[in-house]
Amino acid sequence: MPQESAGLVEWCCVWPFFATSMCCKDRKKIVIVLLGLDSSGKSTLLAKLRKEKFTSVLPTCGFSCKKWKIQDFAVYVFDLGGRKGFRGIWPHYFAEAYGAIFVLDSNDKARFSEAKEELHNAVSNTYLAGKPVLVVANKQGPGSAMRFDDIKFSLRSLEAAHNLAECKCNLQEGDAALDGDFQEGLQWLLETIQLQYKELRDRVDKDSSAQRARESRQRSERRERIKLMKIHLSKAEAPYPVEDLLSELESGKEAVNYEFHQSTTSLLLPGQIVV
Ligand SMILES: Nc1nc2c(ncn2[C@@H]2O[C@H](COP(=O)(O)OP(=O)(O)OP(=O)(O)O)[C@@H](O)[C@H]2O)c(=O)[nH]1
Ligand SMILES: [Mg+2]
Repeated sequence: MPQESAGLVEWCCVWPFFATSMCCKDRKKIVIVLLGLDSSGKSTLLAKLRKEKFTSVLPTCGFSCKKWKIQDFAVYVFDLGGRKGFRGIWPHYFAEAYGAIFVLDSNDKARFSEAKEELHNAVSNTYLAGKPVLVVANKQGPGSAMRFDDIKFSLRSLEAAHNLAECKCNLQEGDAALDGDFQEGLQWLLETIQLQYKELRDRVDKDSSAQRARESRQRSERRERIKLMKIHLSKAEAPYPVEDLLSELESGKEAVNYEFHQSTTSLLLPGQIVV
């Protein structure tokens, strides 16, 4: 039976790499990314997996991490926000993942293709390809808009893609808000990971340190670009509040970066500064 480790849970949210590098001395560490469109029921499912009473229905903003122990494993689940604006951060967590759970909303017929596309993108990503994936057809309660068999049928092309990417994939149905029991699916995922644990751990170690190095390099390059841009703008007659935009830029707000880039295009010499 899963047991909680409540103090660590809060702490985990600070920084996943830091959090998951601790407390795994005796148990095998397994990181699972929890993906799916917004409102598909990821956080509800996670509460169910942890046998918690789920009361909050607030959308996940960005990232939330839960850790608990199952058998010989210290399982960390990264619950990633599914809103469109947050999906861009998903791939940042793939290198560290040993497997994934992708949640589909059986009631959301209108966005089923969008969900399939996100699933396809995820399993095709270099850092997730080949890792075990549990797909959950959630909200299969009475009156659900799409039947499990139809979902299964509709995923057949993706299954072929999974096979190509050598992902071990399993599909489970249930209703996280009602009496759905997803322990069987979780057990399958853990056993599948266990079977290739050493290989996955080596890959995770290699990929996550490469990713950390790359991100650190990108941060330095970004700092350098900002420095150059400041020098350039201090010499230019800017028709907008440059200081405000620069502080937004430094805080990493992408929308502003984009507008900033758009609005400064005329000031930039070709190839001089690209944000
Ligand atoms: N009927 C039904 N409702 C569900 C089920 N699972 C979740 N919900 C409801 O769907 C809504 C969204 O659930 P969340 O768990 O917050 O969804 P999420 O995927 O975490 O959403 P984001 O955090 O925005 O990505 C909530 O109102 C839940 O109560 C289910 O299996 N059946
Ligand atoms: Mg959520």
